[in-house]
Amino acid sequence: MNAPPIMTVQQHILEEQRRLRPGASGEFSWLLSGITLATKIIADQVRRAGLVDILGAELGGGVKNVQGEVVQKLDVLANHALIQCLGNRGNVAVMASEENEEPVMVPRDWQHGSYVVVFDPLDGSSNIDVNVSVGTIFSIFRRKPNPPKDRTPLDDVLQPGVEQVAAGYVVYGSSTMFVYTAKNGVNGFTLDPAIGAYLISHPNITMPEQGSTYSVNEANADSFPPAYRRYLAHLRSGGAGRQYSSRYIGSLVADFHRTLLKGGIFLYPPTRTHPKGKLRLMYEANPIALLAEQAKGAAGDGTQRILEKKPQSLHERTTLVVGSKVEMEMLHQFLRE
Ligand code: FDP
Repeated sequence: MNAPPIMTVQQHILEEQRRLRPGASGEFSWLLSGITLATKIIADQVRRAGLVDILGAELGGGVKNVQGEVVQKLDVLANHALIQCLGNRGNVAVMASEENEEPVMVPRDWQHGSYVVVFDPLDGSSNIDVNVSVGTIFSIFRRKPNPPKDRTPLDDVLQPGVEQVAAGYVVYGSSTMFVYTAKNGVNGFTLDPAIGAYLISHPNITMPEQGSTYSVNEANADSFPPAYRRYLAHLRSGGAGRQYSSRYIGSLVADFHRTLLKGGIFLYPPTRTHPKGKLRLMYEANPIALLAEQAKGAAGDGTQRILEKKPQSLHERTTLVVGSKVEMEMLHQFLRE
């Protein structure tokens, strides 16, 4: 009987709550189970993407698949799954998604719901057509106390990343993995398709202090600010004490997942087409930054911690640099010079 105990994500969340917050209502674990349920639905659809005609560019309204069902684009479907599964938890008052221009208010729970969930239902979706990993990213906030009478859903959503109570992602890769933090370290769970449960596979994830990989879209390098170009040249020249490889999938969750487990650095610097950076602060950079910091790495926008940025709008973009301690400190030296 030496086999490690089987621990599902639900069990893990409940045990953590019992340990850290005795007397907790269980509301938070109920909320997270809405996310795990939605991501199992999404994982199932992602696996079938080549079989039903739901992949690729919008096929236009009314197109039917072989079963005669109206075809839905995969990211629309993923968005619906999350909105459905979170909207009936009873404790989520507001959701905000990459897919919706405005935050989505849950009318039934608007008065008393205590949580706000922000997500990108299917990140890196341009990779779906070519069978490359995609992901779901989420960020959870408590609603601000003592709200003004005229509070809007957007007021609830626009909170800095330090206020997140939890964040995580699911990577739909060679296996489906759920990685989350409730600000007490980072844990990873792999979906066992036979029993439909996420089982702990990566407890207490810690980012190596230094890696040997950098991850950036080098096709944009000519328009990176000079300090970023000098930094990358330094890594290539062996100046950081080891030989670096470059790895870029172009799917943030997958690129970050590798960086989290193996160390190194991921960068999306300012470019000519995206002078403020391309990635979205609220549902890409914030959750990734919380995970990185909880795993003893760091995340910034070149000038400050991502988690301290005060969001001005739901879909605001930011520069993102995230990774191991050594690479991040070295980058900041170049940026200061
Ligand atoms: P995508 O456009 O495929 O949805 O922000 C979205 C994102 O992918 C990230 O997942 C990814 O890291 C980045 O954009 C890739 O951008 P580039 O193609 O400009 O490198």
